[in-house]
Amino acid sequence: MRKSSRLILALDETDREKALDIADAVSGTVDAIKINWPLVLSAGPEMITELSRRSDVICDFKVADIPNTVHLIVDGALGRGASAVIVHSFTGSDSMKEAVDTAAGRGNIYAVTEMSHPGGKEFTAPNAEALALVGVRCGVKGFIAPATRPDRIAAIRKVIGDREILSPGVGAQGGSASAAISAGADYVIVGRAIYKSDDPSKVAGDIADEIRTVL
Ligand code: FNU
Repeated sequence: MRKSSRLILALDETDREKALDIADAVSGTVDAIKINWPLVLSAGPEMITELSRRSDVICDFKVADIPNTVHLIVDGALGRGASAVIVHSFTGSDSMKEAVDTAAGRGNIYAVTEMSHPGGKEFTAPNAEALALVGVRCGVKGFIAPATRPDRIAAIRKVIGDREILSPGVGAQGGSASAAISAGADYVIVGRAIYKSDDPSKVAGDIADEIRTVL
């Protein structure tokens, strides 16, 4: 994934044609497009391949399963053209290592530490540093940490060294792109603020400009 605007689009738009129009409008600005179950369930897994012709695609499948199932999911996503897959960390080191081994030479694995929504404080926040350490040991490319709590991005940065941090929660969830990057995120992930706006291209450009002010 290039590191240019440091902006990743979360394309949770469920209408296939609208999703492709938005991808076309912002693919020159964003460094990657992240897709999640809503788009895959409505438009089919071939959207992974379709979007991979426009941008790097991160499959945010938050894989949380036994190693064999993790292998099948990661293999299926990368085989369709994804360049990265997001997995949960709480499943433990064997599942996470399986994800990393499956992706080796073909793509990257990102692991969730602490989730950005309020409920993320209940179970993920108290365990985030330990979850991040499992990911470091297993060799993941980077981590998902909350833009809604920039202090927690800084805390997770302390335990992961120079591995990447991708930070969702900007805009609709109340977080700020510049605050997340200043706290140590490498990229911010933005969904509704872009894909629900009247002018996704302009909003993406404005967020990229905001990020540039703190680099
Ligand atoms: P938006 N996402 C998140 N918080 O929001 N993968 C997390 O802790 C996490 C995520 C995803 O709010 C969420 O599923 F681990 O519209 C959605 O796809 O900007 C996107 O990031 C945020 O979307």
